[in-house]
Amino acid sequence: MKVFVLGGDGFCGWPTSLHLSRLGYDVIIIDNLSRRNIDNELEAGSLTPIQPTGTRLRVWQESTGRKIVFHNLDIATNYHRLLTLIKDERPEAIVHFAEQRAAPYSMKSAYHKRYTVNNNLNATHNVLCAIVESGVDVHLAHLGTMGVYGYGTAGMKIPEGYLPIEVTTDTGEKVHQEILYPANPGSIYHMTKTQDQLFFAYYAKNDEIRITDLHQGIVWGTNTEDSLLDERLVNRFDYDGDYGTVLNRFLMQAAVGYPLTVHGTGGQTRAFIHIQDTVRCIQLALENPPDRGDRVRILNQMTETHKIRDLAKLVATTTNSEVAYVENPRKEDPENDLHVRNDLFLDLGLNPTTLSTGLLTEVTDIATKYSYRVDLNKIPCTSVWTSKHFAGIPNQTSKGNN
Ligand code: NAD
Ligand code: USQ
Repeated sequence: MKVFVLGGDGFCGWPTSLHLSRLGYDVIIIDNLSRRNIDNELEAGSLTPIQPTGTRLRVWQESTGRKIVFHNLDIATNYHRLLTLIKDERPEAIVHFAEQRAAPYSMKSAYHKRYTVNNNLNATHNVLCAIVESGVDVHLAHLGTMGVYGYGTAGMKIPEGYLPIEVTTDTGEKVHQEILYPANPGSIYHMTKTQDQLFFAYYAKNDEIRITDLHQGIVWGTNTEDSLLDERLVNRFDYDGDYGTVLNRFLMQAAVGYPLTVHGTGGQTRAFIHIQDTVRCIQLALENPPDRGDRVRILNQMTETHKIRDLAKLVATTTNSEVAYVENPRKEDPENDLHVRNDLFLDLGLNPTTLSTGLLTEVTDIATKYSYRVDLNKIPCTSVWTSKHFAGIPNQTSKGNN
């Protein structure tokens, strides 16, 4: 099966490309390398020494005999090249990772908010338009986020995308429907994902595009069995205050003896998934596409939920580290419970990697091994959600006139 991986040079996209390539998929990566340029902007880099894309692809071919093709292309602005590629290559599936994915980066300034909205919404809409205009029957699998739901419920488990509701009509009749779960984004980045959902609902209804939207939790870990084949295939590991996600940050902080930075009380509960399970979920999603005319297929791509302070305690105990409770730069609920349904992936055969099995390996094989590359100045989270609620760090100014 021929598959485009949009954003295939990124943290989730690279190991997914390798996984699908090893399974025999004909993989074409499309990426504008904007994530590598953002490293330059932030003067922060991956903890792991990621190689240039060309080196990665050459090493993969030498190691496995499998060829992955790469096109450097901005899908948010270069519609016609994207359309031409779809028409020429006629992929059966497109996996769409190609968005600006960091909540703190999206909140840094007006420039970063506008970049995130322009990039993410145009990227998603261009892909949908190009699929329709090409006339090719592509299955689109998109990486969404658990954050579209907000992180709390009225007490039940968060369903997979759709909420059953009952309304009483004027005549007293009870009508039952399923609606998209009400969106409740916590950052500009998360908001773009809630808007993506509406694009998908519309194009599935109007043009009968086959779409799977994967509402993924926070991904942790670094390598997969494929990226472990050669050190030059290593996946990226973000640890800085904008792109580093919480559990990987804790693992890195433990490795360099930096007290683990819990925001506020650490009562925030979030959903997690290991990167090895991410790539497996994408495979399962591609193997189980919806039919033409179906509504968008939504799956919750997560395997466990944890409170941030519990995670910090777990990492601190495992590594004999300290925990620091720091002022929260975000505007978010200080405490929440989170219960999530993930039956669809479990039914399809997902066998989750749990924190208890993977944590220590990650600390020793990655965080400690590459700790010499850490820039301690890049660890604090300096992006604030509003200038009012957190006086400790000044809000950053706009960049240029863009
Ligand atoms: P990433 O930033 O590492 O990768 C995204 C890739 O997309 C980068 O290589 C970037 O250069 C590329 N890209 C961005 N805009 C593009 C454009 N306009 N044209 C072409 N390429 C473009 O991010 P990631 O962590 O791999 O996340 C991938 C997707 O998964 C994102 O959509 C994100 O929202 C979602 N997701 C990630 C996580 C996580 O914890 N990392 C959790 C849930 C969902
Ligand atoms: N946090 C800390 N200390 C830190 C960093 C973060 O306590 O040093 C807290 C944050 O305040 C937040 C929680 O940890 O309450 C999660 O933060 P995060 O940066 O790990 O995750 P988030 O901003 O939600 O974004 C990440 C990915 C995003 C994805 C999302 C999935 O960057 O692409 O969509 O996870 S989810 O969280 O389920 O919405």
